[in-house]
Amino acid sequence: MNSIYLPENCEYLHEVLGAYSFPETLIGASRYGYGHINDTFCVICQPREGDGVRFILQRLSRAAFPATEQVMENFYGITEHLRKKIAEEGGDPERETLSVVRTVDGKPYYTDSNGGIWRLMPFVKDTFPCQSATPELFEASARSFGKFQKRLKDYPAHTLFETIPHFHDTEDRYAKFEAALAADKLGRAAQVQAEVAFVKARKADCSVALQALREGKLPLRVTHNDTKLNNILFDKLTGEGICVIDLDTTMPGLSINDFGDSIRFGANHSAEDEKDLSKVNFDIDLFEAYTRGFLQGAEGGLTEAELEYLPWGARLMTLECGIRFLTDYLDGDNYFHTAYEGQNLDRCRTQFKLVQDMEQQFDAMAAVVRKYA
Ligand code: ADP
Ligand code: GN1
Ligand code: MG
Repeated sequence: MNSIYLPENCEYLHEVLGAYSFPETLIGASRYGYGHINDTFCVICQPREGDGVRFILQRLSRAAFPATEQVMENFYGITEHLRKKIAEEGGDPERETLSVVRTVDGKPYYTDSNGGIWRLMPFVKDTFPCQSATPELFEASARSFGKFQKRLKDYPAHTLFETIPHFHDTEDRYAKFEAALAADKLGRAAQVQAEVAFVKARKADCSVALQALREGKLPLRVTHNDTKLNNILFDKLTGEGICVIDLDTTMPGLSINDFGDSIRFGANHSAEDEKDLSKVNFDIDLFEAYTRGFLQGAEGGLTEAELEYLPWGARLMTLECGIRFLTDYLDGDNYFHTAYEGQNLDRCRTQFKLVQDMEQQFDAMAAVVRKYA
């Protein structure tokens, strides 16, 4: 390989690029995106004629995914299923779902000499990601996630691996928080007493959705489980959500959690790690835009009970995510990527502020759902 541009401090990247065959001249790679989990790079090539060609190269997080091979098996099954559905609907499977580029040895992923698992994907053309939405984009993302769920309705759920066991098991998240608090590895517990009290006061809430599942009120479906706004690519021309990405946590789950995780991230106007909590406010108008889009995308596929529990989905995903950030902070920031010390605590605080807002506006949220159900 001739000399190419590579980011600093990234071992194995050169080795990995050598495992693939690229069109014409490989220019280099740079870090890309705002994901908290995988290491993502954009790889750029310049063919002899025409425009540059881009790829997304990712090293899967070992901290998040204990069995990375299983993640790739799920990825293959899900994207093949989606490809068929999209083709039946007259869509473009090359743009509306992800695919992998095989290594020169014909493998769907590459294992580096340190055991790291990498995948290369075509960059979905003429799309853009989004970190904070206008109401129109937020509604478009909702239609996409609703449609994603609809397209996977007949997917054989038992064939999916549980890539992260107990991922949205909020009771288990609570137990892990208590364990991290008791261990207090870095002596950080003393400074987070207010946050600890906030969680403890909501222990019973952690059981609400799981209890409804146990009682058979809520059905288990194939769900995405990480429906952040930046896990959708939007079409540059139309602004429609064109491709649902970050499929690594797609597995059996609750529809209300897919709804709720989007609300957690997108129904406000602040960054997830905003320090000034006066800027962090739940926006019921954005909630309404998302509800409208999600129900439209799901095309009547939700049961009465699911509709009733949608506001709980929002509250619980926000509480759970705050608990996870706090747990990781207590544990020494091993799971979520952080750019500075205390970032996980800042993230936790924004989530708890949003939970409080949602608690206060819970009746209004239920009324919005009833309006579109
Ligand atoms: P993480 O699990 O770390 O969040 P993602 O799979 O979401 O990783 O990827 C991180 C970012 O990379 C996304 O938010 C998106 O902007 C970009 N991205 C990922 N896959 C593609 C793709 N195939 N085409 C274009 N952009 C992509
Ligand atoms: C992570 O991978 P990413 O950045 O889209 C996390 C989600 C959290 C989110 C919080 C596999 O999402 O569960 O809600 O951060 N993904 C995983 O921003 O743990
Ligand atoms: Mg992501």
